[in-house]
Amino acid sequence: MTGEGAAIAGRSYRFSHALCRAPAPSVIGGLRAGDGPDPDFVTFRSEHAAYVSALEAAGAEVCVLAPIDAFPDSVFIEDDALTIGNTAILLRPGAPSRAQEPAALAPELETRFGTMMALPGTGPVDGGDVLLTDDTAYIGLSARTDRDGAEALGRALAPLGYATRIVDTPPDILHFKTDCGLIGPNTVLATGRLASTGCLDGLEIVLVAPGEEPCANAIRVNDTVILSAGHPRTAARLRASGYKVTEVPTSQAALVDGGPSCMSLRFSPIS
Ligand code: CIR
Repeated sequence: MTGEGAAIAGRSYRFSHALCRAPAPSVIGGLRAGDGPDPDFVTFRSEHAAYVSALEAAGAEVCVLAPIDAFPDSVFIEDDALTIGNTAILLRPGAPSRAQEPAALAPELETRFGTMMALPGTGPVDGGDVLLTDDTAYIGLSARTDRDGAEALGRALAPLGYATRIVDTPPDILHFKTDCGLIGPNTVLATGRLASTGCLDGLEIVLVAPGEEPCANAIRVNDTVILSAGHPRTAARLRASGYKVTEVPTSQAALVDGGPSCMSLRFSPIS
């Protein structure tokens, strides 16, 4: 197979472009599992700018979309869509307060992607529950993603050359990728609690250092692993294994359960 119908080597981490959404002042009221403090908006905005700079330094052309104050969590754009080559799939975020985010994003995707589709069916899927390797979609069932949604997404991804593996996200973890991130074609950075479930079997696993679980939500962009700052033992572990690591401050996103993967849609148009 050729084109978008086949697994394309490197498509899971080679990205020429990224789309981000600037945080809105309302992000201080973003969803969170606990009852921790609100983020500070000004600090959030400067950390977001540092994140965008890291994407650019890694080789992506970044477009930062205007903030949407009506949607406090819209900075976490990854949950709203999947972007693969020239195709965008609008998802159905599982939190009611986020349900309208994909519709607000759709016009931006229409101008950039030759093929746009809405996730078929009715079940919810958050992008944070979808880990793509070059040829397999790992879809984690969670409080935000159900089996109907995961199966519908699997059917939508099959023509793009993806096999689907539906796995259980352990309880009390927001998203599957809260606890793992792709750092190489077949390698994930992961927490011990996720790896021990067996759901990553078949992938190479680099474990985060004990006590540094929040940094598992890392991304690989071209030759760079973008990692949450403040996790020095994991950063050192990755560097010792030969990875180029850029640490980005995400202290404010973390207060509303976000990390590096959720703040961008990454893609490489196919010409
Ligand atoms: C939420 O609960 O939906 C947001 N406060 C955080 C979303 C994080 N998204 C992600 O990890 N993909």
